Amino acid sequence: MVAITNLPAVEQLPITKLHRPIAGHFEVCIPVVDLSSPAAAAQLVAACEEFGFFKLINHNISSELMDKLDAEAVKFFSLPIWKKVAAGGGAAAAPFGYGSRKIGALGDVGWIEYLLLQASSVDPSLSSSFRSALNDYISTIKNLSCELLELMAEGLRLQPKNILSKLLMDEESDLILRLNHYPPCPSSQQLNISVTGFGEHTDPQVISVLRSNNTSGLQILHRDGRWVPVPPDQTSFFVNVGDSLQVLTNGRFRSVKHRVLANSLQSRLGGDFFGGPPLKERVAPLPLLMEEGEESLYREFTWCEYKTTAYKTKLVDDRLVLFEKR
Ligand code: GA4
Repeated sequence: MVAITNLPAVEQLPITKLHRPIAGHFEVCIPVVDLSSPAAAAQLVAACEEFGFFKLINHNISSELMDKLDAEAVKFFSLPIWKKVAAGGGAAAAPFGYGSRKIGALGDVGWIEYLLLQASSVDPSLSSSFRSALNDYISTIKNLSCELLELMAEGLRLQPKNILSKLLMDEESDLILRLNHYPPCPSSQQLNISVTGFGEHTDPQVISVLRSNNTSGLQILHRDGRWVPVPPDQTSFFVNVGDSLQVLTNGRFRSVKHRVLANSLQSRLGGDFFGGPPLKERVAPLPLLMEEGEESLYREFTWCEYKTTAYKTKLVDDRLVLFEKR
């Protein structure tokens, strides 16, 4: 029997994964892309090559859209656990729907509760104000992602300009929204340890557009092996390259490993959009990007094949290595 208390579901569970904070972070600046700048395309390419990650400013997306979704998300995560579990189709919908602590199918856990939704089928059992906030957010962020992919194509001198964005524009594109709530974890401060909110991983899709409130926790893995904290900024978006974009660019853009650590004092609330192609789409390096004599680093696959394989791995696993040509 599941005990139902007033505590958020994640707080009813023991901490299972602890690690000490890394001493001596040095200053690495997270690249910033200014969408209003004529240099945006060049900034994007440089950031995706160097980090696979950037902060997006001057994006022209209204704060009302974000505030509306935040308010609905707060309402949702404050519901009693049995109501949250029923949302999104219940256990039968796994991995979609409400989840607490468990991530993926292979036993990963985190200090988190979330709602995972397929953009094409936002659960009709959610309140109509929640559904409308979700649908507005999804269509706006989808358009933003396409704008970014077009700028990337421009920066990479690819033709036609929709060569990347069309992957997300298809009726059958595989678009996902994840609302995350990382409750505060006071014991991490008492014990002077860091508790994993969402373990280190790369995203399998083409592009991910993340947003959160002003609570810290997100970190990206720098090339030199250090974890770099990303200072929170609730007015900006944070964008990362996914595995599929690494393949499309034959390794030129980097699918960056990232993770979220729980905050000891504040809740972290966020919404992550993941843009993937239609399931039948084949993913392979774009011939226009290949230099003479350059060989594909990956064997060709369909998004369906990659996604199916990815969903059978653990978070930390390197999924692309399974598709590398050897
Ligand atoms: C990471 C990106 C998205 O959050 C996600 C995650 C998915 C899940 O939570 O079920 C995965 C993870 C993500 C990659 C590897 C597999 C699948 C958990 C996991 C262990 C929704 C996605 O598409 O891939």
